[in-house]
Amino acid sequence: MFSFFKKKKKEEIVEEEILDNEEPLLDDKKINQPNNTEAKDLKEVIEENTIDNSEPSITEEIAEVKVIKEVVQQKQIADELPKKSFFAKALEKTIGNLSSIIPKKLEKIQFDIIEELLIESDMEYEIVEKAMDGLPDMITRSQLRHRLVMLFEHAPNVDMSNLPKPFIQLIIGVNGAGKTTTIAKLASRYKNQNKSVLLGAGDTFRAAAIEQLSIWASKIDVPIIKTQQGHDPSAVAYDTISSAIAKDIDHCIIDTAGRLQTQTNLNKELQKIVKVCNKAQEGAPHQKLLILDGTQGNTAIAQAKAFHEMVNVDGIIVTKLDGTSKGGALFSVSNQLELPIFYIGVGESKEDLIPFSPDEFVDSLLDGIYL
Ligand SMILES: Nc1nc2c(ncn2[C@@H]2O[C@H](COP(=O)(O)OP(=O)(O)O)[C@@H](O)[C@H]2O)c(=O)[nH]1
Ligand SMILES: [Mg+2]
Repeated sequence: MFSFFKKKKKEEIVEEEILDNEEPLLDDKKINQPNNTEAKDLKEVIEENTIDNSEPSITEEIAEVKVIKEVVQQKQIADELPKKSFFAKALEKTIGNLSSIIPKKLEKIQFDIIEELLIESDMEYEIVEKAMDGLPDMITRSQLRHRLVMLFEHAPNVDMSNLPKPFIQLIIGVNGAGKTTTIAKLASRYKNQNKSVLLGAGDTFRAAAIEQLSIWASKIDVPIIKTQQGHDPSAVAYDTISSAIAKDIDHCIIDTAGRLQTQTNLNKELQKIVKVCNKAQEGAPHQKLLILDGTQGNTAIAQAKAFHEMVNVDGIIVTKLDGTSKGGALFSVSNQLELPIFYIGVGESKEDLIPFSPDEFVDSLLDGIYL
């Protein structure tokens, strides 16, 4: 973030130094192909484009400053491109749907149309009203952007830069939401950060669930604590945490069942797991993460509220955003539950997990409709 502002500052200074010579020195094609310069060192590109003359004239100096400005711009585009395209890709279906309402991107969009767009993206009507309250008849990008980003006001309550060790995450959610897959994605992410990981196969309700997590554990090469089907999941949680403490592990991720014979049973079982985690290590679980299936859109809210009432969830991960046009539901989910969204799942492989950023999410959506 800081370096971005630094770059901006540099660009502003260069802008001031340039008189009113508006002719670009590098053609547009080059700017649109950041890969041309991406691999090159910034300094090297500047040197290549700098006129070699021991006593440069004023016009040459201006030209040089312009080249620097172009290079800085290209670098900026190249830096922003990969991150943005992740979100744009995740929201492909949602944006595609919005583009069918607004085929041509605009500078200002009518109030009614924005309302329609937000509802179409599966934002709950109550939240649409809240977001748009007091906006003018014709709405600019920045007006709407501000309101939409505000909907994600709920921040995480754990200091991620100073985690307890082991850091224990309990993964909850209905069957099929993507719990086991998300555990694998998180584990793979931590491993790539050179952290040690231990998994706990706490969904003991189905044999297939234990098997599925074991397969992931061997695929990403992390240890797993498991037991037989039908055994007490609290015992698995306790063993996982004890083992992590003994082995000085950084991250513990514990799976849970999404469904038991009754809701009361599930409630009791989750509460017991939470209690036992705290016995194994005081303060654990440090995060109770609710996994929500993004293809369910708004209908996931009621389900999320039920889980929140059971164990007091700390944050949400929304999966399968790659397969839905209901991306706007994220606004309602976060706002209604007053919880942060930590990650979004955008595919079935272990790399398909993106840290959630309200700014980038909103920008990607608005890129689809605004100039
Ligand atoms: N397209 C897509 N599929 C996903 C994503 N996350 C999970 N899945 C799939 O959803 C199905 C259920 O996932 P699973 O992890 O078994 O859910 P669980 O029952 O909650 O543990 C599996 O087929 C996963 O491959 C995602 O982000 N995108
Ligand atoms: Mg599972």
